[in-house]
Amino acid sequence: MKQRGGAGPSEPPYNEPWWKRRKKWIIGGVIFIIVLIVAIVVGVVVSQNKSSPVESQAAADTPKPKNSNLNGVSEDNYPKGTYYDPFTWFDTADFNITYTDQLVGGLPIMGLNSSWNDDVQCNPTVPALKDTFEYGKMPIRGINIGGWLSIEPFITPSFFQHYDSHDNVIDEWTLTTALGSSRAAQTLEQHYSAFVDFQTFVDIRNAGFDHVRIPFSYWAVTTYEGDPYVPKISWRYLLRAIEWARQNGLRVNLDLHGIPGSQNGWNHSGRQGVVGWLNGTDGTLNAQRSIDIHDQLSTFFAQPRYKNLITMYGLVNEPRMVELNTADVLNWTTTAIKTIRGNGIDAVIVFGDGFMGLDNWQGKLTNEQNLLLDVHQYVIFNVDQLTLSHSDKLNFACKGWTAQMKRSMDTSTGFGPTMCGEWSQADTDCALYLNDVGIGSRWQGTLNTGNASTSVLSPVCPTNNNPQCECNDANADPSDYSDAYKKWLLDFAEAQMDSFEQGWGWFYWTWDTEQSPQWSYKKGMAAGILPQKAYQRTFHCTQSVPDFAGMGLAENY
Ligand SMILES: *[C@@H]1O[C@H](CO)[C@@H](O)[C@H](O)[C@H]1NC(C)=O
Ligand SMILES: *[C@@H]1O[C@H](CO)[C@@H](O)[C@H](O)[C@H]1NC(C)=O
Ligand SMILES: *[C@@H]1O[C@H](CO)[C@@H](O)[C@H](O)[C@H]1NC(C)=O
Ligand SMILES: *[C@@H]1O[C@H](CO)[C@@H](O)[C@H](O)[C@H]1NC(C)=O
Ligand SMILES: *[C@@H]1O[C@H](CO)[C@@H](O)[C@H](O)[C@H]1NC(C)=O
Ligand SMILES: CC(=O)N[C@H]1CO[C@H](CO)[C@@H](O)[C@@H]1O
Repeated sequence: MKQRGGAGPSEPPYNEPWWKRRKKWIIGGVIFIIVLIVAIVVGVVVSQNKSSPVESQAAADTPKPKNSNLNGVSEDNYPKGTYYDPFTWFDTADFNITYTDQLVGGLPIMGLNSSWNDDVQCNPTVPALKDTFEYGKMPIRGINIGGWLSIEPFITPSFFQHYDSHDNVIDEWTLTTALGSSRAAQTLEQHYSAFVDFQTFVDIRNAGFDHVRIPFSYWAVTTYEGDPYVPKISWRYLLRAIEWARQNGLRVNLDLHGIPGSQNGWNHSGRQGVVGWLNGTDGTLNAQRSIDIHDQLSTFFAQPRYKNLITMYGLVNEPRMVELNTADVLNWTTTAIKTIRGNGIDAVIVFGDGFMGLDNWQGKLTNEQNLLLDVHQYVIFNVDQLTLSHSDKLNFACKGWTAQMKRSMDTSTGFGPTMCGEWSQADTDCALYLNDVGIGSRWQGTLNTGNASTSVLSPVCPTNNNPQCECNDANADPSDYSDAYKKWLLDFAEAQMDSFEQGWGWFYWTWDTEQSPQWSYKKGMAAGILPQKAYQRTFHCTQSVPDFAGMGLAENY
């Protein structure tokens, strides 16, 4: 994917005979006026905020929407220019466009069909939706749909690449600010429509998955004064995706990835910077707002139509508990659980480990039923693991993570039910924007955060820069990978699956990326470095680790 949302440079001028120019001027003038009228109408209906002529012009450039189900439908059936008017929707395929203003938990049901079918079984290893998935007895083999409803620079660098570093466009907050409300709405809605479609869910099912974890952020529900985020449009795409999951027999793990104030200050929460949830001037306000969001969401998703489908309900992705007061987070967690259960959700409630270390969860939250501890495991975000050789990384996945998982699953040494909700096969932090927009990698010693205590300015790889640590090979197209590297990547992925299945299972991060194959299951599978069926694998941790050095696998790239 390249240019998005008409933000590209304009065509250069060129010379033509005067009569052609004149004719063009007249036609152009008429077209311009029509375009302007259309643009103004679209601009006004897409956003209730006022739009500048520049933003309106961009509206006229948008590609044709997928809206054939609007053919022959009268616009008079809808309240014009509102969120409910499907003529303002970029894409209406598979949405039920019959108007209803019915709300559940203050959230619209418009777009949903009134009947559903839970007979689908995604593959022979798991029960059909209408039957019970026996968590803890059968492993979850799931995939994240990251970078879709919650934008991440490394998943869709094309949104960020054409800004200069002094524009400081680094996350969804700064991106939507830079675009302005009307163009942000158009740009993001096109992304929601194009990045994930029905075929995505067919492909996920065919790859042997049985669950999808869908990250979305609070602005699917509401925004607050001062927020630049695009309000509510992602909501209907979330609802449609959930139905597509149903049609493919895939159970859903709802993942609230960004909450008011930001729970971790990282780019993927929407806003990079400080943690403003349970911290700072508005910490309590944001805690309450995030409870209110859960109140609405849980009221909505307690509808009978979701009972068999949304079997996992996440509280918040990666709260940065090591920087917050543990008691405050636990109190918030207890309040959130009470609210969600009170509204009738009986799904498994998923909470993050907060980077506290799994063992520290022993004895916590023991008064609550049906909870699942979610840990995210990577070997590339800290220098100790990054410097492990290929064989040692594989050993670490098999020995270290398996041991951690087993301790955590045992209530005498850990919390109890535990899964890995995010992991990947990457062995370097080389992917573009993986650490931040415009910041390099630990691997090459170019991770310059502007703060000496968090920067990594000398290369960190297993060879200690001799030979030189470089990113070109890791960032290459997988067709250029050596056979030994391909074998290692496949074995490493399968080792992690094996390890996490000692707990409740796993969700790979992520289904697809614009250009980083080691973070895209779809691209990795196509390249033969991930299993074609997530439940049919050849490497198991009981086998001995192959001699990758002997196969000639370089440790520096
Ligand atoms: C809703 O029903 C229509 C008509 O039966 C169908 O074409 C469409 O695919 C359904 N949409 C979803 C998301 O199930
Ligand atoms: C579409 O939505 C309307 C309004 O909620 C409902 O009456 C109708 O039955 C739905 N159509 C389908 C095909 O589910
Ligand atoms: C907590 O909030 C204060 C005040 O806004 C801020 O200085 C600090 O960096 C925040 N803590 C974190 C971990 O972001
Ligand atoms: C726990 O959370 C609730 C709701 O957010 C709040 O009213 C209460 O003051 C909190 N209690 C403590 C001890 O922080
Ligand atoms: C640099 O990072 C450290 C560690 O995160 C932090 O404590 C310190 O406040 C930061 N310094 C500045 C100037 O931001
Ligand atoms: C500075 C910052 O928040 N960086 C994070 C951006 O998101 C990626 C993953 O999407 C993380 O790896 C970075 O740490």
